[in-house]
Amino acid sequence: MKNLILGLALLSSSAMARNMNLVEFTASTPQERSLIGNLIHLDGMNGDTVFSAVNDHDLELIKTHLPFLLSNITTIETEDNPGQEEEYPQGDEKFYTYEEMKAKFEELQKNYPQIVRMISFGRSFEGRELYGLHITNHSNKKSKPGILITGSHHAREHLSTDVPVRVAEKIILNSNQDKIKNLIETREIYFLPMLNPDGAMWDIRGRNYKIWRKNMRSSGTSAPYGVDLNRNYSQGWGGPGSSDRPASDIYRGPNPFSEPETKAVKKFIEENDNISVLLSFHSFSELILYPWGNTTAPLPSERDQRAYEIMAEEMAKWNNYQPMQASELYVASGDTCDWAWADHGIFCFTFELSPKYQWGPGGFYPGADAIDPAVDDNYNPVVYLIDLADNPYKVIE
Ligand code: 0X9
Ligand code: ZN
Repeated sequence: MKNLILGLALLSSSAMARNMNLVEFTASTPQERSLIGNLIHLDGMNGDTVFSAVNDHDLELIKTHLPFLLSNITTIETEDNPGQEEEYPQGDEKFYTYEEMKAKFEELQKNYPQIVRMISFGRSFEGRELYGLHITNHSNKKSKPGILITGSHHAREHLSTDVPVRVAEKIILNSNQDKIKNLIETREIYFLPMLNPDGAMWDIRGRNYKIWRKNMRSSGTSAPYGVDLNRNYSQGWGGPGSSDRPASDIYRGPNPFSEPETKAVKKFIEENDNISVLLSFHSFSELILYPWGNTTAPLPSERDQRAYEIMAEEMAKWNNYQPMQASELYVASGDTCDWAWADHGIFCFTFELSPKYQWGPGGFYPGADAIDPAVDDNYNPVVYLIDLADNPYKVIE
């Protein structure tokens, strides 16, 4: 919060500006939350209070359609023309920039060549190479079960990049421990921690946070409008909790997988059909979410439903996050996990990282001190999921 105010205070009066509105609603039921989720996205919830950071376009929608749920609005001006420097605002430099993440991957590959390989799996809309880290002992790769861990579908959720990068590093540093050693020998572990590098770097450019969510899709002639990458997957695409209006923060794009970033994930999963588990990091609210997200219906198979519930409950013992079916948070269509589960039978979880709840922009910008606790809280759940990759159903057998 402090950093955001600091960053925003640096705006020069000549800079172009746009508003972000921090909106608070009173909504106590999944139905009420979905009413909101149909119009805009929700960023956090605490009891019957729901929080969302929205642009002016979405604020008008709320005022027109849901004035009765609205309880508070705080408007912040963010800069539209910030210069080129891609570094976090003062105090937050510990978070990985795109270049720093790339350098970290190069360093890990250089120092641990027997178990680490840096991978490139596509290019973003603006042409940045999409990087990942593959932890492997390099033998019989495609015949071993795999797990995929992703981060930063959403630009402003920077902690969702730092956690997977640092969890990956911790696994590598612990690779002489029996349990980790055994997992590296018997699994393929893939980390793709910054799926939306254009948006993430735009969000910090000029060392001012902009509360940007989507990718940087533009028509080429006007300012980027962006597509919400977590509404751009194909399962239930176009359904409730997504928008067909480019100005919306939950704009789903013109068709499923219209975006280079989601296309790259699709291709990656298709090429690595040994992947049986996926963990998609987001922030914030401290939640463990599992399919379905686009309907309140439970999974068709009780056995699957039970397996998901048990896994979520087990992981919650470590990070103390709240497990729930994703649609219980709110119904939203076109997210990663509905697609991974429906199309590939991949057991897929969305983690909403810390903080649990914080009024204002602090939820996305919890400060550098939030990084280490979030890594510690989520290291064991990740190791647990790596272990399950050989047979997720073993939790109920
Ligand atoms: O809305 C999202 O894409 C995710 N939350 S966030 O605040 N990080 O944007 C949650 C996706 C979970 N899926 C559904 N609720 N369908
Ligand atoms: Zn998100």
